[in-house]
Amino acid sequence: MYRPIYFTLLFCLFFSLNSSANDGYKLWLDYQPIQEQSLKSEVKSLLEGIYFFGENPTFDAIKNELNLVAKGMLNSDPIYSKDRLQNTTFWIGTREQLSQVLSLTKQAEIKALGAEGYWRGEIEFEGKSYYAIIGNQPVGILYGVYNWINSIQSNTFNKSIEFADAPKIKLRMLNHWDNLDRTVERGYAGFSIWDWHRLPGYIDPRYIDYARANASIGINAVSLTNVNANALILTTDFMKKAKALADVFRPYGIKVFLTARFSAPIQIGGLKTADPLDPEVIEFWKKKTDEMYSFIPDFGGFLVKANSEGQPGPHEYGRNHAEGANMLADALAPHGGILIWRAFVYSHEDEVDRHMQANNEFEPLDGKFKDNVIIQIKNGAIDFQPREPFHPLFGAINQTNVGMEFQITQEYLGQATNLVFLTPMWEEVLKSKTYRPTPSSTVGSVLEGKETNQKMTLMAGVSNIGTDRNWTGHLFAQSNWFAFGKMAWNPEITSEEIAKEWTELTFGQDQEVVTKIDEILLESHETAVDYMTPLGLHHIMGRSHHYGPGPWVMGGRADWTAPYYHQADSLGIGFDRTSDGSGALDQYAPEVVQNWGDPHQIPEKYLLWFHHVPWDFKLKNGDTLWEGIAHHYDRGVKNVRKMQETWASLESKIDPEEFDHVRQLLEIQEEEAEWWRNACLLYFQTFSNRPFPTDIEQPEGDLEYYKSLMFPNAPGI
Ligand code: GCW
Repeated sequence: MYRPIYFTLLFCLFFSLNSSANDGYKLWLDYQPIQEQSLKSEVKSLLEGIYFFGENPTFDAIKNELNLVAKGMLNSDPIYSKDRLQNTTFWIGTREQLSQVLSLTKQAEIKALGAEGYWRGEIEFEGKSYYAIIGNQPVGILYGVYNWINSIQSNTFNKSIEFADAPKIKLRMLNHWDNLDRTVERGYAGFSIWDWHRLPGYIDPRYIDYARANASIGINAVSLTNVNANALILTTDFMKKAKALADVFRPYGIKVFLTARFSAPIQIGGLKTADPLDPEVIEFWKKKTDEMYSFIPDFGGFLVKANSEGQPGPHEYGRNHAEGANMLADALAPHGGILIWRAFVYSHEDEVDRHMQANNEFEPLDGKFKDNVIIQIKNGAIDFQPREPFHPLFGAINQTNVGMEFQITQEYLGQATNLVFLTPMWEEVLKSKTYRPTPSSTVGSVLEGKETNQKMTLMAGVSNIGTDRNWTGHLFAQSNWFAFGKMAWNPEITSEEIAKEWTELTFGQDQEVVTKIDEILLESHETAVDYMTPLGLHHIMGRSHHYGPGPWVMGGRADWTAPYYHQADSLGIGFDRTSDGSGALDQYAPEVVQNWGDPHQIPEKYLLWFHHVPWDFKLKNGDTLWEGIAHHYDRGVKNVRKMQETWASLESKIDPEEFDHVRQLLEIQEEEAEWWRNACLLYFQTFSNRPFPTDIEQPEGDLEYYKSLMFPNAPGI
């Protein structure tokens, strides 16, 4: 497209001088003046009569937020009263602090909401009514305050309507894959926000904004470091740095976790072994853990990747995952710490379908893990592909704590150039029926601990945050951070609800804007799947950096090549994982095997994941498989153009800097979608030997050219 350069330059200059332009830094916490008069006076009357029942660091954090709200929404300052009956309208405190003014029923109701729950509404006391936000703990109140603020931002606040909420998952956690040198594995938004070199002395104000953003969506735990771990993080110097961050996060209810390299006893402990049953190794971890708690008394625990992709682990010593995990769990237990052990394990020495390896390793160990261990399982059995059927471990192990690992950063979903709202994908996984341990079980109900009474529940998301001014590279990638928090709080929420909420908080109330942006958001994942990996195709991206298409990628270990997964040949395409093939399907419950075992019955979105199907296989709409593949790729490209048009139609209603940022990225996305379509269709045509359907835009370019493209400096490696 023709874009005169001087125009772009002028445009940039204009916006860098125009302070009202929005660079996205404030995320969904951008408090704008309230337009509606009655709402404005209501909020004003509350903010001018605040009384806090007591003092603590979390209440200070709440005051800080209320100050920002008053400034942004009313251009004023709040008034805090020292006497609860003197000109107050708004009461903030814990259930215990307010016990004298609450009825016994109300107290019981609030108590039932648990440590992080909250209630907000009106209470009557001595003939006067007060608006109150009450929790069992200060952190619950903090969540209640954010919820109240959101209701103002979305113009739904009504004093007389009571509202109560509590999270359904205990640990709602971000996993940063941040290295100590500030590079971020699979990070596409700049460098790590953890400035290890200047810590602990220098506290970047960004850490506080990070904590605010997380608390506002209910995230209560962060693992600071890459799972491909560096043992140095466990040295005293780094513990002091981690402590400085933990101190910043504590008032916001956020606990710090660190990744533990299994071989640390050798690397930093001077031992000859890291055998989990060796007494010296056990002692090393006990001492390390005690030291950690001396700096961070509420340290969350360790997150471990072991015996996967070259990471050290218990297998080196002939020990299994339970022996490795339990040893670390024992060191943490006296302090109330948690050991999170990842189920993402597979080995190139194992010939078995990679899809099956985690179940093969973990099912026999079910019930052998200590109570303070959680097995963190990726949503699917391969690796965060654009679409994956749910991981067969969910429901298969029932005597062990299990948690979810989603990937917020878009390693396989267009990185930071493609607009992809991931929530529909997560929702699809959470709603999937596992049929185990009970016939009505879903991945979500298993995670919530409903089925097994699991107390320690977890949802983790691999962070997409970096030093970019807007935090996530693509403005719309903020929606995925936001959505992750909302989904971890309540796995039963819908994509529509989250999309609407994020859009209103980010772009305001205009109904046309909200409707159109929601449409973009809600269709974006299916669109990306269409132009990347339709009908159950997977793992056909560029080697190593995972940027762009690479269905031809060969060489090296088989399970890192594309043909291992697509299995295209002159007869057809797809990975036969039925009992005639690798047998991976049999790791699911019999009901799933029955639904998915027949290529004519399985939802087509998973067809090629489980079946090798002839090119002229008939799809439900009458297309042959070959035509269907072509139509999906073509539709993906066309839908990106539709997104562009929808976005363009909002130009007059969106902040110019944000508008142009997204417009440019959508142009890149269109080019990348075309690249995926052309490269994949031309490549697969070499097997199908069939013409393209005439009603699609014919793939252009030369397959050899696409194969020759190299991206040695692609981000995130
Ligand atoms: O998806 C793969 C990534 C690796 C990552 C690994 C994992 C942290 O390509 O970069 O390593 O998964 O989840 O451990």
